[in-house]
Amino acid sequence: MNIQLNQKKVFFASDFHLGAPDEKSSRQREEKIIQWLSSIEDHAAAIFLVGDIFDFWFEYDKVIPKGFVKFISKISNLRDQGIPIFFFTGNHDLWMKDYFSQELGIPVFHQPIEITIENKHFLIGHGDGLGPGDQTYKLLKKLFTNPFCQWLFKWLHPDIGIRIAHRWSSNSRLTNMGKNEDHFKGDDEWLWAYCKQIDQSKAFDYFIFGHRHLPLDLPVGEKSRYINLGEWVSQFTYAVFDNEGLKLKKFEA
Ligand SMILES: [Mn+2]
Repeated sequence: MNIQLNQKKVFFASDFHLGAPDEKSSRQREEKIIQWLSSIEDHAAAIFLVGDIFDFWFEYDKVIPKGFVKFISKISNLRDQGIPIFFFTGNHDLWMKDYFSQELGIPVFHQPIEITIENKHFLIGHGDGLGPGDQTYKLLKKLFTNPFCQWLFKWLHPDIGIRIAHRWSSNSRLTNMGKNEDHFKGDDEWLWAYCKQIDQSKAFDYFIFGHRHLPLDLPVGEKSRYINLGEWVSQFTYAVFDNEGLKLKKFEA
């Protein structure tokens, strides 16, 4: 796939965690995200939403979780204006299926994708389960993506299933922020190690990931860079790519 800028820019953001940690702060965040989207819509050649957009999402056959209507209608509106939107699942919302593609015309990616933007090569994905380490999560992901486990979960009444999921989710990364995860870990940055490993066999200009909740812009090999998009619970960071290159920025409402 190839995206042309045509004097416009491409935007990347991840880890909105809508729904967490509570309804009130999630609504304020949702409002801020919508302001950001409004501020970029006139000059967006494409928008990449790179996973953990929802703190929890599960698509039953006939039911989706309540909430997030303003955010969903905003991205629907952007899509209707003709802006391509690339939506990725993260480790918190990996149970997304075809609702967004069918209702909104917004494709949902479950794996990293390779894409060319104005002759630059990008590898873009949420980043969960990649690189060395994270063994506990890799094991959990096998359970979460297991079709039989998903089949069992869907027969729980959604009021019960979603309540359990929220309790589970509040124990995970979001609340663990600040517990030794909020600083740069050097060679122990798993996604950075992953980028260096990929760089051995395939040339990219930019590796773009979320998941880490720490905005990073690091060199990988001779000419490529690893960008981590940060998060929107407290930092409101995003990346923008234009003719001058790629920059990490912070949204100020
Ligand atoms: Mn996250």
